[in-house]
Amino acid sequence: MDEKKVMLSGIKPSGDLTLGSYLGAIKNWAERAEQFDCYYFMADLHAITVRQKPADLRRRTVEQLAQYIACGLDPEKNTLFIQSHVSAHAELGWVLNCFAMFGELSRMTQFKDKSRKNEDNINGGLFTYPCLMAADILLYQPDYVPVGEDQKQHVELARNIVQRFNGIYGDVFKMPEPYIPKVGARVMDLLDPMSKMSKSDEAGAGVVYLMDKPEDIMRKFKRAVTDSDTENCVRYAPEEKPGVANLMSIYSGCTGKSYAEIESEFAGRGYGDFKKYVGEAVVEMLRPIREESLRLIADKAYLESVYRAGAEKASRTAYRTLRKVYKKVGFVER
Ligand code: AQP
Repeated sequence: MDEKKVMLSGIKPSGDLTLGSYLGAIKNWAERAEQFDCYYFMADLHAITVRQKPADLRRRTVEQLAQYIACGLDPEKNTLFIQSHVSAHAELGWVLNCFAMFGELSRMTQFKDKSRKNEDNINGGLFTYPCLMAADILLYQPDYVPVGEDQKQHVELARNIVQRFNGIYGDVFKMPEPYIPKVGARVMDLLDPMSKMSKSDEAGAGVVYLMDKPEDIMRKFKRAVTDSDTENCVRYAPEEKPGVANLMSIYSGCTGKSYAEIESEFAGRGYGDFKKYVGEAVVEMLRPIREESLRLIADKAYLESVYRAGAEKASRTAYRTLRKVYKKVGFVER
């Protein structure tokens, strides 16, 4: 039998997981376990590029694991681990820092965005974050890296690093291919449909969290901005009507309906009615996830056994790559 192809992804525990984290990423991950050998991690090393409260970071990291499992990532079929538990990430990250150019890193749009948002803490980690991300990827020699549109540039950088490194030392790293899932919609903030729904958004009024109570979700959708047109008609026109388009995309993500089906379902009905239906669809989709997450969060011993086993398995693969890299660059073996 052919070996399964390897896939890997992670999310920063920089905030509680959102509807965007789910529809844009995790929902698609769960369907891959049969086809791929998957590694998913809680990217705590990345999270500290922005200042975190230690207790919150610790809580969120473990809760995120519970949520991964509740979203359908079976720990028997996927390797689930905490990034800082596999120190090869930080170690390879350092080596790759020395193979990424200042100019390349300066062009990363996410660095520019994050610097704008964190003007008082534009630290070195924020700048070299893509090298750590390249290390995350390359340690596992994955065939594909599922990424959102906004991470594509980082995978491109990882590819440049591979080309540079392999050019000097031979075939050490496998060239990673970005895998952009077609259905992984970009979910926008309910109050500001021009901005991505982000888990670290402090106000959070336009953000739906996986652990939100049903009444909170309904309230957020009730207040969601639609559009200032007088048409009051559910029609997919992202340029003209970004608010409605976002709600349609969310509804489609929950129900599997196409935009044409949604338009005909709501023909002749106003935005108010539509928002209520979208809210209900989200509540029903998230209900089992929330309930299972709460159950798992209460079972600390189980979660600990999962992340320990995950780190052990991930370490075996990661250190194999790291040893090879250390040898190639000329470090003395211990
Ligand atoms: N709103 C979203 N719509 C679609 N996909 C999303 N993702 C995040 N938000 C949305 C996808 O989740 C994966 C991991 O995200 P991440 O935490 O590593 O980074 P991020 O994209 O920077 O997430 P946030 O929520 O915006 O976090 P903060 O505010 O801390 O930076 C990625 O595949 C991403 O596309």
